[in-house]
Amino acid sequence: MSQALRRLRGVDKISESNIAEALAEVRTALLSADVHFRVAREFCERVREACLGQAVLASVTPGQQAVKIIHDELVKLLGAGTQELSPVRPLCVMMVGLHGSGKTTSSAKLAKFLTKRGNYKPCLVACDIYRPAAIDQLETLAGTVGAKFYCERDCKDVPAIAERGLKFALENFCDLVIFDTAGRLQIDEALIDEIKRLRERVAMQEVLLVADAALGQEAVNVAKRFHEAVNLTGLVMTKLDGDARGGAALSMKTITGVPVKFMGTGEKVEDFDFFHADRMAQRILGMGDVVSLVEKAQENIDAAEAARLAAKMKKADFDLEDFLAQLRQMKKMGPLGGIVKMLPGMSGVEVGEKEEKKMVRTEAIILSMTREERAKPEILNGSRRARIAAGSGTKVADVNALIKQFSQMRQMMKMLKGGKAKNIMRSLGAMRGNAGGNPFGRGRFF
Ligand SMILES: Nc1nc2c(ncn2[C@@H]2O[C@H](COP(=O)(O)OP(=O)(O)OP(=O)(O)O)[C@@H](O)[C@H]2O)c(=O)[nH]1
Ligand SMILES: [Mg+2]
Repeated sequence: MSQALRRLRGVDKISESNIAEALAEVRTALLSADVHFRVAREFCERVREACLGQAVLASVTPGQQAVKIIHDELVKLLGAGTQELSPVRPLCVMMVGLHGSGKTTSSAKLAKFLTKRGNYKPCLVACDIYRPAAIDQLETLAGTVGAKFYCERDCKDVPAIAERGLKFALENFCDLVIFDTAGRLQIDEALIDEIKRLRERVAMQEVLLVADAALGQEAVNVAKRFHEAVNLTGLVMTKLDGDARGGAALSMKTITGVPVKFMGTGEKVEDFDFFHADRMAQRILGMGDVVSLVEKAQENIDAAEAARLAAKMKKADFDLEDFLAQLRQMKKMGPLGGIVKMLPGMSGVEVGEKEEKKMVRTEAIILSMTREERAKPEILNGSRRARIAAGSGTKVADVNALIKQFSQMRQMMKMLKGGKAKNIMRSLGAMRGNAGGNPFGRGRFF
C-alpha cells in the first residue's frame, strides 16, 4: 500500500494514468490480505471510479486522499447491510461453518453477548452429534455463560433433536435458542443436506456462517455454497485476534451480499463484539489511518510554530527551550501510542506507559532549568545538574543522559547543515541507542 501511494505523490489531480499503477499495487495488497482475486478486481474498479476526477485537497497529498477513498470504499462495502439481529422473540439462531471455525465457541459467546445487551434468556442446543466431546464442550460453555442446555446423546436424527430442543427451551421460558451444528473439513453434501433439513424443520430467524479470519482464497466458495444451501442471514468472523489480515471478510461479504454481523476476538467467552467495518478496513489495508493522522495533526499543531522550529533545526541553533516546545506539541496530539499506531508501518510498534512516563520526566527536567541553562546547555556543571535533578524529582544520571542525548542531537543538526551524510548516520545510531528495530524502544527522550 505504501508503495502504491508513493506513486501518487506530487500529482495535483488524480487521473486515469496516474491511478492505474497505484491501483495495481492496491490489488496486490488486497490479494496478499487473502482477498479473492475477483473481489479484489471489482473493488479496484469501484475505487477507480470514486477517485477519478477528484481534485486533490490542498491540505493533504493525493496519496493520502487516495488512502481515504480506498478506506471509505472498504468501509462502505464491509459495513453495508444491518448488523442487527431479527427482533423476533423467541429468536432461533443456527450456527454453521467449516470444522474448527469457531461455531461452538461463538454459540456461547453470542448467548452471553445478547443476554447482556438484549436481556435474553438463552438456551444452547447441541446439534453436533458426531463427537461426544462436541456435546461436552457445548455443555461446559453453557454452564460458563449461564445458558440452558439441551442435548440427546443417543439420537442421530439432528432435525428431530433440534425440534425437541426448541420445545425444551420454550418450556423453560427461554427466548434465545442457539443451535450449534457440526463442521466438516470440506463442505460435503451430507453436512449441507443435514443443515438444510434442520432449517426446514425449525424456523430459524438467523442463520450465521462462522468463518475463520484466516480462511484464504476458498472463502468465496465456502460462503457461496452455504448461502445457496441455507440462505445465510449473517456472517461471524472469528480469530480476529490472530495474524490473519482477514481478507476473507471482504470476499464473503462481496460474493454473498450477506452482512458481517459479529466478530470473535479471542478465546474467552467475552471476546466477542458487533462487527466494526472501519477496524476491519484498516486491518485489510494493513496501514494506519493516514488521513485521520493528518486531520489530527492539523487540528492540534500550530503550523507557524512548527515552521519556526523547523527553521531553527536547520540552522542548528535549536536549544532545550525549543525541544520543550516540541515535546509539548507532541503531547497535545494525544497519547503517543495512538499517534504512532496511525503511522504506516508502525502499527506493530508499542509505545506504552513507560515511554509516556519518560516524556513527562524529560519535560520535568527541562522545566527545572533556568532560561539561560536551556539556551546554553554547556554551562550545566555538576552543581547545576544536581539542583535540576532535585527540582525535577529525577536522578543526576537522568539529567546527564538527557543532556548527552541533546548534544548528540545538536551535533547531528550541525552535520545536516554541513551535509555530511555518513557522520549523520553514525550519530543517528548513537542517539537512538539501538541499532535499527523499534525507534521508540530504547529512545531516551521519550
Ligand atoms: N484466538 C481465538 N480462538 C478462537 C476464536 N473462536 C474460536 N477459537 C478457538 O478455535 C478452536 C475451535 O473452536 P470451536 O468453537 O470448537 O470450533 P467449531 O467450529 O465448533 O469446531 P467443530 O465443532 O470441530 O467443527 C477452539 O480452540 C477455540 O478456542 C477466536 O475468536 N479467537
Ligand atoms: Mg463445535
